[in-house]
Amino acid sequence: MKDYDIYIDGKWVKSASDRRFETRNPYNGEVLATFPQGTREDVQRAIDCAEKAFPAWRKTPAPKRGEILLRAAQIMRARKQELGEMVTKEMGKVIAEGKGDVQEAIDFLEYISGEGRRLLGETTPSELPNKFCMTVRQPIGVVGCITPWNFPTAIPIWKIGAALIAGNTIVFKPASLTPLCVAVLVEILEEAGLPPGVLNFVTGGGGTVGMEIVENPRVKAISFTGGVPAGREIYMTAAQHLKPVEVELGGKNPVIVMDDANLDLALEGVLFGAFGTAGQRCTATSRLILHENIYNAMMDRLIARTETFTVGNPLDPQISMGPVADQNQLESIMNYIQIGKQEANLVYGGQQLTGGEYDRGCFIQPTIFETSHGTRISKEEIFGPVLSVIKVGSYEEAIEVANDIEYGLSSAIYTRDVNLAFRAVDDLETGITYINAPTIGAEVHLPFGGVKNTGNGGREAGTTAIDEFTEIKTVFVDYSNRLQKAQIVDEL
Ligand code: UN1
Repeated sequence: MKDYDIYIDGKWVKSASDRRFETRNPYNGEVLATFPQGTREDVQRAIDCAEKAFPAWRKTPAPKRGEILLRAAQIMRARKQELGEMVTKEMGKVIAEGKGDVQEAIDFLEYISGEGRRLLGETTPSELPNKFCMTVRQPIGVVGCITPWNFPTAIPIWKIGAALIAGNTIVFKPASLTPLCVAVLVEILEEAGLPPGVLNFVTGGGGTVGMEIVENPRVKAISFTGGVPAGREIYMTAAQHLKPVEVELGGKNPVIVMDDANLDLALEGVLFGAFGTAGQRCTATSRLILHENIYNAMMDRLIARTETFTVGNPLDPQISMGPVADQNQLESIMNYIQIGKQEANLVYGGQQLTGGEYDRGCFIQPTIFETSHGTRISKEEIFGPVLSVIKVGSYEEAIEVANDIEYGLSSAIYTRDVNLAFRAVDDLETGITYINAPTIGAEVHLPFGGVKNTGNGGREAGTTAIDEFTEIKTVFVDYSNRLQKAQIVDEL
């Protein structure tokens, strides 16, 4: 067990505060590390250093910045097993998914390091002779990144990788449930050759460390992934400084299963989407919309397969689902299950697991409700292993139910009808749609994000990753050697 400090200007240094907090294994309560309860002053010191490091980092050729990120990917690849175990221990997802989280971070670093040789702008003809027009991308300056606990390596790396390749310097605040994973990423980036001050890491509360990052005018842009209330507050606060913000927030993602679908395929996709990461993904399948013709057949299969689910030690590769992230998560999910029991029909699970090893951790059974559309459990984000199943009579009704929701991150349809599949791509109001695949598992070289209350229009990952971290400069080069006046023309 290690007692960490904050990381500023390439060194681990004492916080201004003596207060510390622990990060624990949700499987058994073991303390994994302790971190400082950082202060606004800590953030200000981090910003000083990030500002100081910016000019040299900005001038470092982008392909050279890419080499450092690629080296970090190589270090992570060599340590993948150990890092995967760390994710599993700190966050509770099963080991295959812990390693998947690390793989997603590696994939993104490999992808974005190549962006150092693109960072493409555009060229276009001028309306005047002997004049050249183009755009170039420039870094914004010091940027602030605030990340959640459910993907403790992948989401931090999406933000760090994109911000750094573009030439920004960073003040970073991790979720207080999973700071260890990010601290280790910081060590890896340092080992890969990141210069001091380029990435600064301050742990602590959202109301202090987080808010100083958002409010301080020297932080020029904010990238946040987390819940809607915090996202809204960050967006509103940053608006007062006219500071660009990208927020990636919740989801209530539907899977539609039509009556011509391959039911066995749909079943496996629904289970993975609903109970993978114990339902704690923004992309989790939380609504299953079933066509009435296959409703009973699908429900029988779903319950029979969920019965075979094992819940327990996430480091054991035989286990299907680990604990939820902490006691607060457990209480909030159990509260939704109580609401569900009153307004809907519980068909599987619904219990907190206790006794034996379960008493040391935060365990909930995978849970399935049959419900009509419109109940709270069918409309609000639960962020746990709770699936709401809704019966519909037609494709049109399925789309209506799928779209009648405040969120719009991910959606899926299972059908063998190619026409219906393409109609669903048009009709589903989400940033991501899957055909014959679950709502989770987006790949890093494609844009990631949602519509409606899921976000404010940006997309992380893919070719869009650098948009939130670059300013576009438009450049006109006039080589005519005379004053040419745009728009001042003789009418024909
Ligand atoms: C999240 O839950 O915030 O598509 C991110 C997926 C993962 C990323 C999820 N690649 O499920």
